[in-house]
Amino acid sequence: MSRPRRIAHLDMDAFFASVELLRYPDLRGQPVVVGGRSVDAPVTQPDGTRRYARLRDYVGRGVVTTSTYEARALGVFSAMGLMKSAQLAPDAILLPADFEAYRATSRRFKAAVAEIAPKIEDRGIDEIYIDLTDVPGDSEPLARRIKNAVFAATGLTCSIGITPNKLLAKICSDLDKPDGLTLLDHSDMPRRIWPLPARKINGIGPKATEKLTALGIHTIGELAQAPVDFLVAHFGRSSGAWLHAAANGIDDRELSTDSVPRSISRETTFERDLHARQDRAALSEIFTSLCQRVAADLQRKGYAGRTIGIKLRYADFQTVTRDITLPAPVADLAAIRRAAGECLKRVPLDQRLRLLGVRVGTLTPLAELAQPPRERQGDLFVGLDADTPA
Ligand code: TTP
Ligand code: MG
Ligand code: MG
Repeated sequence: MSRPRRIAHLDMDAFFASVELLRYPDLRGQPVVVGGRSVDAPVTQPDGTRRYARLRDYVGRGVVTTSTYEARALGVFSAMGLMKSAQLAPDAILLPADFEAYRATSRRFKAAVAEIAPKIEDRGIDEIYIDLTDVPGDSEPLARRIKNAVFAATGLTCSIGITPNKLLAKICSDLDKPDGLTLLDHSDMPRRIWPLPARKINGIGPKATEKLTALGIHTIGELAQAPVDFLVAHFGRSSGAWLHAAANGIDDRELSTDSVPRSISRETTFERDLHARQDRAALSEIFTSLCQRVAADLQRKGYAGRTIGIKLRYADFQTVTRDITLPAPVADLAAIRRAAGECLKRVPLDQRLRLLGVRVGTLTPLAELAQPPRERQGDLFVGLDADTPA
């Protein structure tokens, strides 16, 4: 029998603002808003102290990118207009965003987690899913270790939820923010999950929320109680079924951990150098077999590619490559062989050859080609993690 799954969702606390506080520790404990322009950058004065821009001095149409928890206590949240938030928190400090710094910190926290638990799904700049099923140790000490490693690598706190699946983990990491550590399983659903508003389910956006409200469904619990036929009648077969499953904490999705490879290639060095004319038959056979192997690799790994290339090494070790880009990705032998053959016509073949290679690049997952775009109803994405800022 397989072990029950243990899926964590980790999300950094007030991420952009927290990175700024590392640089300006004197702002700790104050309401701080990230979202200004570069003219809002702090100015170091002759006496060494810094002068910061205040929200009340802001004029323009910019919005809050994120805010510290002190600013949130005053009602200032992401996506709020800066001038509107100035009415709530006129003295809050305003800082411009520095995406380079956030990206660098993002890479560091992900690398720190990967040292402990390598199976990670990247969900954007400040969050990841982690599959802990095969990582030794109880969940709580493991989560502490991960939080400590993130802090050691970045100086920042994060919040972690550990549950049997991605859907619940995503909800869970948010339950005890900031610096949260929340574990729950299906038996905790009625008490911890069902009282929450339905929009806490990732994939239920504003439009779906509105529609549910009109149907008298406000909480996840109410959604869980709604008959699946009723949901199907109002949202369609697949969305209705998904809403029902999600509200009941059911989600079998695996983490998608693999990033798309840059290319897939095969090459071979001949036992003796071959000549394009004298050894034409042998070369042609080897060439076709390389194309066959690349096509098989593509099929097995589930990709198609648009750039088909060849590599030749001559008897004098000089190496040349040629490639062509097709209008659409291909994965079948005939198309690869034809394109690679075109490339071969564009290289000099008057010298003996010692190596031949075939490569397919600019890859797209086959799954994305075979299926029509994901079913979508307004903002309701079926079984998809939506709403993650990248
Ligand atoms: P979030 O994780 O949603 O927010 P957060 O990390 O600031 O706060 P929390 O403690 O609640 O997790 O987003 C991560 C970063 O993404 C955030 O710091 C800034 C950026 N972001 C935007 O640029 N626009 C947005 O609308 C949101 C919500 C976030
Ligand atoms: Mg966050
Ligand atoms: Mg986030």
